[in-house]
Amino acid sequence: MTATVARAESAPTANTPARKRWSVAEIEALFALPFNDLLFRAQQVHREHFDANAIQRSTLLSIKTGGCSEDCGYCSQSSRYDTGLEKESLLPLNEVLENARAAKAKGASRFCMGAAWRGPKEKDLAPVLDMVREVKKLGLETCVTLGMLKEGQASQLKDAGLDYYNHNIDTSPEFYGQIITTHTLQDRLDTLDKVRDAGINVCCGGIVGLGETQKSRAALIAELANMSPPPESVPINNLVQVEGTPLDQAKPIDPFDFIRTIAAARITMPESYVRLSAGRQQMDDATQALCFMAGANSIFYGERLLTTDNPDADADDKLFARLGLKSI
Ligand code: SAM
Ligand code: DTB
Ligand code: SF4
Repeated sequence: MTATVARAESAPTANTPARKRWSVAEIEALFALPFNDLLFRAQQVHREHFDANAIQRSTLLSIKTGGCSEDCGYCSQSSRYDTGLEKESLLPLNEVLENARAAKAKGASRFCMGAAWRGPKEKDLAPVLDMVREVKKLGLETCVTLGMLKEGQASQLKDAGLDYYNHNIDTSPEFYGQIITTHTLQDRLDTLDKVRDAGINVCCGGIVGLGETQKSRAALIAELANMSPPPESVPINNLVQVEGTPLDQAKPIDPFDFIRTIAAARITMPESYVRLSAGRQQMDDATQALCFMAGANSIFYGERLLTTDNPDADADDKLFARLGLKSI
């Protein structure tokens, strides 16, 4: 017998079409479906909205590494943990452009620049605005992830030509305080509002494998899916364990539960790009293939994430060829 999941539509108003609000229990019910039924449903939703064989590819570059004031328990870049990472200053523009050109030559469509800041100071933002302008001129989509934004900073980024701002809510409201204490989930939501108001596309997702429960994972997906509108891009990160961080020894997530999380993101956010993000280097090819089948249609492409390894571009090109996937 197949479990069914009830759907309740929110009432439409004159200006807003009906959008379903997902309860945590409904997403837990998705997780409880037989694996094949969940994947079948996710594939159906995926095919209604996307070419199921087309994957978007973004290349990451850490433009300012280490020394972050925040205490995110998974992060190699927090100054609170001894992870052996050297703190670096902001990369010069020419080095960023060299990396962006190489990413474009390899076939990435978007270039994402990440800085280990609680948020950018005014003096930090000006050079990043130049990076956005110049990367955009190369014909790449631009994305930055700089931490929390102050009033006015999002519109400066928009004016420079920024396409996406990445700012994850990371984990469920209930679990948040066990992973991060130096800022709150509400702080993150406030920045996301500023990004949205400035007319920048939102890239917002989370991280699993932190020792969270299935319910917590369901609550993370509900929080994302109930954003109005949901993020255009939803990165789902699988923890890359980093020695020296409090989560170095966290119990890894069962790969099937990771795939279920991707499927739930696809079903609840049918129009969003769902990115199979950190953790691919530690994943076998079959697990990745099932993530694509579950509705993931974006990856980080290139041998480095921010501070940890990712499969190199040639390995991904081979995997795409074996699976008949094309890049967009
Ligand atoms: N400081 C900015 C921020 O926190 O938004 C930008 C960089 S931060 C590294 C971006 C995201 O990377 C985090 O929100 C988290 O989801 C993910 N991340 C960080 N460390 C990770 C790890 N060890 N494994 C998997 N994902 C990780
Ligand atoms: C996101 O959700 N994942 C990326 C990107 N946005 C900035 C970062 C992953 C970081 C993985 C650990 C590291 O390399 O430091
Ligand atoms: Fe800093 Fe971002 Fe790492 Fe948190 S995830 S410690 S805010 S770099």
